[in-house]
Amino acid sequence: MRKKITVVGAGNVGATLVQRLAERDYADIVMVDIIGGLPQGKALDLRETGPILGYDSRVIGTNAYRETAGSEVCVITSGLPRKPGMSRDDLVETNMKIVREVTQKLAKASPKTILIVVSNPLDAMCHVALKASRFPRERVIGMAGVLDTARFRSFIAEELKVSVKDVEAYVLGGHGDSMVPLVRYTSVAGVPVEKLIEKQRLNEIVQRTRDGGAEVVALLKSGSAYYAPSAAVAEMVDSIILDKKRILPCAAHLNGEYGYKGLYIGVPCKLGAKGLEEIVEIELSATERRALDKSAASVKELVGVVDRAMSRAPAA
Ligand code: NAI
Ligand code: 2OP
Repeated sequence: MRKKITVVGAGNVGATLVQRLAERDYADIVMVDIIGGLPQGKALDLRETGPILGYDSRVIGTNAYRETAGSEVCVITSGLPRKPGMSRDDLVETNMKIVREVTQKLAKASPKTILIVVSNPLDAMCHVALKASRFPRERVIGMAGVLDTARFRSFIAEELKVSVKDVEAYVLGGHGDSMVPLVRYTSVAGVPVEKLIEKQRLNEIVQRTRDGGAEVVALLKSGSAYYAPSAAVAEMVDSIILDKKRILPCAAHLNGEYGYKGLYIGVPCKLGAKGLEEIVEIELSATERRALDKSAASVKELVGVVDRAMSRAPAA
């Protein structure tokens, strides 16, 4: 029997992700949205693409959760995206209610599934999904670090006119303005990036990475990035479905690792068939540690906002 993956949200990120997964041809995909006809129409279009691209993935669109039962992986992209001038945090109350409800329905239909959260504000929405699902942390992971790291890598590759494939990097911390691109762990074909790009220019690239989401939002004027975000989720899904054990920067619920407890923070994670299989702890300098502390503090503040919002509006 083919594996099943569910993607909730048939909008920009969700539908592009479903397309990427269908083209991988390793699972059937269920796409859920609240808008009648939207997931059904996109799913039909993607099924009709199969003969041209040569994939057999069965793509189903639905507004209910019955068809999602037995999913190995469920990706939550439902929610409102950012509009120009809007911070990720502005989305908190609306997306909290959406993510909580969707998580409960997914967990009921697929009690053994692995959840990947995409909706913003990412770290806080992971916290909501963990609470709403009552799953162990191994099965509730957030996507942000792969995207933020890809942005950092692409800017470095552009600067040095080299292939993106030869740029190794890590962006840790929360998916917010204080995320932490780790310059000291960034290299090009093994050469530390600090030897290749002068400090001032590197600082500008770090800042551009932190503003990466907002830069796309400002250009699009409505909606936010979705090509790189959907590719980032697909890379995580590959590692889980194919049990590849990739080490990717993901939002994980820390339990003492890196000195934090009970918070979702972006850290290097080994992803395999069991979900989050290991958190890799890398050594941080005092400056990197301060930057991570600052990022963790802003995640903590947002989690407080979410917890208050959850207690004001208890689950149905
Ligand atoms: P979009 O507006 O194109 O799609 C969202 C979809 O969710 C819509 O089709 C909407 O009808 C659906 N939806 C809303 N409530 C729902 C519910 N209760 N059940 C099922 N579906 C529901 O937005 P887009 O661009 O796809 O972004 C989705 C989310 O992902 C946003 O919160 C955005 O900020 C976030 N995002 C996060 C990234 C990250 O790095 N973690 C990167 C890019 C986007
Ligand atoms: C991004 O970074 C909006 O979080 C989304 O593109």
